[in-house]
Amino acid sequence: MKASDLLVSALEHEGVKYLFGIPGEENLDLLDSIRKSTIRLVLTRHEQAAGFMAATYGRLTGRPGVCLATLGPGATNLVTAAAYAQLGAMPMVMITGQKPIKTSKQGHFQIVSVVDMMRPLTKFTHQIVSGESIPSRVREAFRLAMEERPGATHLEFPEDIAREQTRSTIQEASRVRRPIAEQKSIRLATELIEQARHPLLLIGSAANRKTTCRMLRLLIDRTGIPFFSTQMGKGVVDERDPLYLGNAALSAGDFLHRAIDHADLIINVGHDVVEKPPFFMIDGRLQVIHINFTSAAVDPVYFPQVEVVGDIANSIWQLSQCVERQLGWDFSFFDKVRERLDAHLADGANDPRFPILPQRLVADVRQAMPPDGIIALDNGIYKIWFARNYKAYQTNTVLLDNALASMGAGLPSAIAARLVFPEKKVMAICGDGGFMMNSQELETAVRLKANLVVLILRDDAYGMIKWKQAHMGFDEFGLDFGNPDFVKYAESYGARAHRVEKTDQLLPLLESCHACSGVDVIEVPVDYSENDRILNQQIRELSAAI
Ligand SMILES: Cc1ncc(C[n+]2csc(CCOP(=O)(O)OP(=O)(O)O)c2C)c(N)n1
Ligand SMILES: [Mg+2]
Repeated sequence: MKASDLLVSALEHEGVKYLFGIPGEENLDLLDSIRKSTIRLVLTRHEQAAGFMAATYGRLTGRPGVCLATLGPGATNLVTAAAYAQLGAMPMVMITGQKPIKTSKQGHFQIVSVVDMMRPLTKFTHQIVSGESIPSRVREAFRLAMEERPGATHLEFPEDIAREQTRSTIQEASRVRRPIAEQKSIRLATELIEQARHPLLLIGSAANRKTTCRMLRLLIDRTGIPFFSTQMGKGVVDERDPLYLGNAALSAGDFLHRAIDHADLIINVGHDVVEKPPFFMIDGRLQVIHINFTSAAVDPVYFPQVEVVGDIANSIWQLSQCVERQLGWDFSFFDKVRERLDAHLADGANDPRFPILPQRLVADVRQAMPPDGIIALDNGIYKIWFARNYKAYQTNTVLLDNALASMGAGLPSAIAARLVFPEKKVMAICGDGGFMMNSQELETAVRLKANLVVLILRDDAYGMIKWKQAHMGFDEFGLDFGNPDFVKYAESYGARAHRVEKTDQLLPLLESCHACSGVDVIEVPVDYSENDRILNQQIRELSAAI
């Protein structure tokens, strides 16, 4: 068998349905093998976007998304996506080409050491040096990408190896179950929870990776313990729940942090230090139980006293069977926090001003999205508004990156979400800065006939950094830019395009776009002038007064 055919059949054996990327001449044998396979090639307009798509495919399915690039420049274009998958714990396998390794007449043309370049960004990076080793290397790349904590892996597949003949055969995956938490750690956690006066439950990103929703629902229903989420933990438990205390989009000074200050125990399900801290541990007063697949990385602001390590869903199930609701638990202060937070979140949701205020924007998007609809956010100041104000009803319906927090991922992630869930409404929400970092993928979306709404928030600036600049007391400088005419730009790709000129137009427009098929791009001017006053001052003052 030809080695490239074997590699593709190993991918098929791993259940790969899509391969995202841009081939170079070094991948042509592989490309021909893909042509003859069941795998669908999703050709993109930039390797970074292919990587974001593959990572998001992995994030949503738990099976590695696979992306493809050529050597040198193709591979270097994958590095941001590698970091995105690795930090965000999204299973992804990257395959890059290389010049022949046995004999080559091209000197060092286009050659950089891709395997070495990928080392700090992956769990495994390896050059395939013979057809014989393909099955085991592919299996290893998939095993490591998928295994908790998931991440990126990389295989380099040189041109001459791809062309070799081999007698090697597919390597089967072993049947393996994730280890579960040991009883003594469950007992210790149970004791701490029962002895606490004001326990609080934190739901983080690892709880969104595997199906822990049912078990968490059970634990919350049985115990009545209030909960909050990190940005990447949104939606695991329905945020309309009366016990929901908000999202830790800010690290301090929010309403929620009053609850955290009041709590004497945090039961942390699935948060790890890769996300921006949901709160800071400063002294040993606050007890924290770390519940995760792996033990806690030691960090100056996070040092849990007790750990329950093992499959999260199982740990939560065990706790739900052990922890008894206690008469001594007092959640009255948390109720007060929730009341004030809800009042603040409702403030501005109907504001008619134009350009639109972020509070109104979030409220309109929420109203236009069905409960299982998916929003994929790029990275900008609106991410904080969406994390705080947009209530997620279901697991993995808010795709945002609070790990690498890279701009440019919004549109590619939405395209990948659309491929994984063709029946769901999907929306990309991007700043004018982040959108332009991968706007060329509009062509990919149109070519794939994806049903997609892309919302571009126009403030003609890198708004998030402006907000920080104001907060840090610097003079305004260096963050404004011009924009293309987004309507003409989107239309030139064959998308339908719309410009919101009155705030009242947004909601009906979103609804009509979601009812149509194809790609709709909406430009909406946003008014960010109150970001500093509300996010940096008002929230702090109002929450301090509770
Ligand atoms: C690739 C990348 N470059 C730079 C940054 C730093 N950064 C974070 S948000 C931001 C501005 C985002 O601007 P825009 O997309 O227009 O969103 P806005 O905040 O204006 O709504 C920048 C430059 C980043 N996170 N990622
Ligand atoms: Mg902007």
